[in-house]
Amino acid sequence: SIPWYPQKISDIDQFANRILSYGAELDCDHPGFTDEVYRARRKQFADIAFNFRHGDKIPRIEYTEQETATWAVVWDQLTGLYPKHACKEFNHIFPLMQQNCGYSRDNIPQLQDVSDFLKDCTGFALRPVAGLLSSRDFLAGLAFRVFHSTQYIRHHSEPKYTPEPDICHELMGHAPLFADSEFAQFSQEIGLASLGADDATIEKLATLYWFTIEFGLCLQGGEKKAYGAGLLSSFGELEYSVSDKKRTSHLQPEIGPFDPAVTSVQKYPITEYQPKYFLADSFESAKNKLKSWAATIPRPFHVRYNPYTQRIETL
Ligand code: H2B
Ligand code: FE
Repeated sequence: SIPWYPQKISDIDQFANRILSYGAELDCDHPGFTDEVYRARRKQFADIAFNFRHGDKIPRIEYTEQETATWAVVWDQLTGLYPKHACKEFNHIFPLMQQNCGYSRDNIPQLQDVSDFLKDCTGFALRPVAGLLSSRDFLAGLAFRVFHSTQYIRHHSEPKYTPEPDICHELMGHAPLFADSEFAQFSQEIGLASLGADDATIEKLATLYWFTIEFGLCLQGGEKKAYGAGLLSSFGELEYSVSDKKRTSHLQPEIGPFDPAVTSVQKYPITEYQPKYFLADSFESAKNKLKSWAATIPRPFHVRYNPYTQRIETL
């Protein structure tokens, strides 16, 4: 039988709270584990996400000085690397986010403002989420151009480290490229391929997501550039991923061409730097490869998205 999947955008309300780990419950090795103030703050964010329904405005947050200072540390580190290591689409969009939706060193942007900007560019929207979703549910959001985003920030004691996605990862890593038309289409294709798919296919799509949207590299002007959010939001791994053999003595990552048949079955660690990355020629090329590969997935029906009704049409 075919697994349930959302047919219309408001169906996301049915699974957005079906979280695997609750964002307000911290593991004992989390930097904020013993900080009662931080834990109470995380509870506030979890409650906002729990109460959110499709069509609502995302509640605005008054971030504290301490939270904004953490954002500034991350901002300073990363913005220094973007000109050299981020892909050209990212570097084109990042200043637009400063002009249009509150990005600056001294301000944590509001999810609603970022969502409005993305909506205007490509139709993408952000939706607050209280914790980690299953791959199936998370990918289903992308089919509707909905990206589930955390709203809290990492603990101030370790601004360079976070064991889970936080607003720095979402807004510096992910959000800018959702304003790029080809990248938005690529992301939606992964989502559409996941609807009603069997578990083995979901696993492959989650792996493709990992090696593209999280850790993807692309070739531009003969150089490796980062477009994956896990790289664009990590000071250390961003440099490591595009590092040049001639210039560093560190261990080099392996680089392979992006090829969905190969990439979708590659094993990966989640807590260390990636030993292997996949290099795309362009977002358009990656999208076309993904579409061709997705067409070979056995699924007894076809889906397409109707943006006028925000519904999935099954053929
Ligand atoms: N859930 C949330 N809340 N944020 C994510 O970034 C995320 C997720 N990533 N669930 C998903 C899983 C990803 O690792 C893939 C699709 O499995
Ligand atoms: Fe991410």
